[in-house]
Amino acid sequence: MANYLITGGAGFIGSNLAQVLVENGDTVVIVDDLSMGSLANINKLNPEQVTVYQKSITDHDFMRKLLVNNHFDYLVLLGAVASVADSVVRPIETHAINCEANLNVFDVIRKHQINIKKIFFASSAAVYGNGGPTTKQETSLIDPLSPYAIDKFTTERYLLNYGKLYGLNTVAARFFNVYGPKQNPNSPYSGVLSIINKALTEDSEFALFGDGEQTRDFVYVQDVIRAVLLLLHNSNTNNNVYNIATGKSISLNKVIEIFENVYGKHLKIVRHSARKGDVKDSGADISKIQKLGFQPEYSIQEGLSAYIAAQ
Ligand code: UD2
Repeated sequence: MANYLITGGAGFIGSNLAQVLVENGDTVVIVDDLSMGSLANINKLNPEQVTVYQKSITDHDFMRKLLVNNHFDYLVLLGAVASVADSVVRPIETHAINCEANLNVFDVIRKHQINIKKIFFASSAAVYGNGGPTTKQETSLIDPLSPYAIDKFTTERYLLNYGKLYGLNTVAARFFNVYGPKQNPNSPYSGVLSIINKALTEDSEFALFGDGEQTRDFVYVQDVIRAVLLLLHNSNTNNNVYNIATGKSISLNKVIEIFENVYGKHLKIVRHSARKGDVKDSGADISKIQKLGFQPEYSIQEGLSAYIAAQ
């Protein structure tokens, strides 16, 4: 049994991870300001295994006290402004949340010589931008096109650098486009599949930005959680960065078609020009994490069916 600190633990990926950990018999401490996450995502978890702090990770003093006064085996840093488009509107706030708040955590651990088995940071496919090959290896060109991408890359580098300079045990992963149950669909900045799902359920309009030919590697949340736990528990991952994806990309137009087939109805599409800072094509080479034994279990069809079935 291990004790995990999850920032953003009431959010989409964090709450799904918390559920898996609780089922495994672990204990979980969640820090979440509920800006995108919600208590409804975690209120069915065994309260004896879960502690929730409704706090912002930008409260440096709170985070310092939390880390100094408790023992955590693992840190999973998911708390973030989780949207490229949102970061374009709020670059300064994004920087405080996505970068400075995490750097504070790393520095508290360094200064107080806190012993943690491993610190995991969720970076993003956004760091690759439009440069380099379409299928991104971890060593591919970095071409951040938005404040979100800049902060994800900066924080990932800080973490790995703290690992090398100060001996912290670290690992970072570049999540591609994660989808599944508990993804909040209620903001224009939510993940596109949650927005499409909501529009299909409610028969409302979907705003399509660009021509729909942009491609993404959509990865189901349960696959992501297995990958995160593998990276945390494998001793060979220390101070490394890994892509987490399926290795298969698909256009937005194509994914809409699959969704329509699953629902048996048409999506009402309203077309808009492409969003600022948006990446055109995003594809993943996942051979690095595959060498550790990771294999995605959900194709896009299987993932969408599981997502819909879980509602
Ligand atoms: C980025 C990252 C992803 C993750 C995510 C933050 C890339 C390639 N991926 O995802 O890894 O970090 O940020 O959670 O950078 N769209 C619409 N209508 C909508 C919403 C979105 O057309 O209502 C489009 C959007 O313009 C984009 C695509 O759908 O082309 C996917 O958008 P998204 O916000 O779901 O995720 P994205 O690709 O910015």
